[in-house]
Amino acid sequence: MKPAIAFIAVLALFFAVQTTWAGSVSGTIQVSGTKVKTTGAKSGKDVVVYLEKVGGGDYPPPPEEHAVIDQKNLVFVPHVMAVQKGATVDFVNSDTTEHNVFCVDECCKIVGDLNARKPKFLDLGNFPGGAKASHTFTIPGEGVMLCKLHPEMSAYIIVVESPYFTMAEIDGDSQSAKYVIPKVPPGEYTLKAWHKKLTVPEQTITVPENGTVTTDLTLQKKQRRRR
Ligand SMILES: [Cu+2]
Repeated sequence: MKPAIAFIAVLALFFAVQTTWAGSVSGTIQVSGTKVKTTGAKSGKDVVVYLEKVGGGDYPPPPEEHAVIDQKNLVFVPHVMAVQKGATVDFVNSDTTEHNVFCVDECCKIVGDLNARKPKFLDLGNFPGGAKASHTFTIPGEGVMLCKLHPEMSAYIIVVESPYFTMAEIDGDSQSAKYVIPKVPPGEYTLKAWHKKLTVPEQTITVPENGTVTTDLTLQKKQRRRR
């Protein structure tokens, strides 16, 4: 083999090894027909965009590192958090007063107790300033975290099946945001989005072995069910 050809061959091999087959999904998010408040502790600026494999499938495990929600000045920070199913969230009390965390939504049911006549739900009890309490979320869905001691406190945890999700923040002036979900293995996915008041129609997308799928999303009011 001539040196030049050998060099090209080595280079080709190098790139082949370097390439991990994955694409990315990105686009814009536009609020339509309404306006969301993007300031304050309970603003509606947060959007979660996520993918689920069509027909289901295996995903890499969630990160071992715990996610953290702070309780500071009687506010849950952040107000919205997305986690992969199986992830653990630490609730940290950074105030001097006691806090509590409880949730009565489907994704906060205590596993092992799912078929009980009266299932138990996440309740971490009261814990003092400087302490923390943890919960592992194993059921997909939306959970509203509340504090029994301070009714004004609330946070949303969105439990997603896959690790292919991202969070975006709506800009107050343009009422729009951009999102990118990187490193998605090729295949067919359902693209979904979560917002605490608005909704995005589901879409099916095909992620290529390499490259970007651009999908723009429109956040709109939830349709009321007709009787
Ligand atoms: Cu509290």
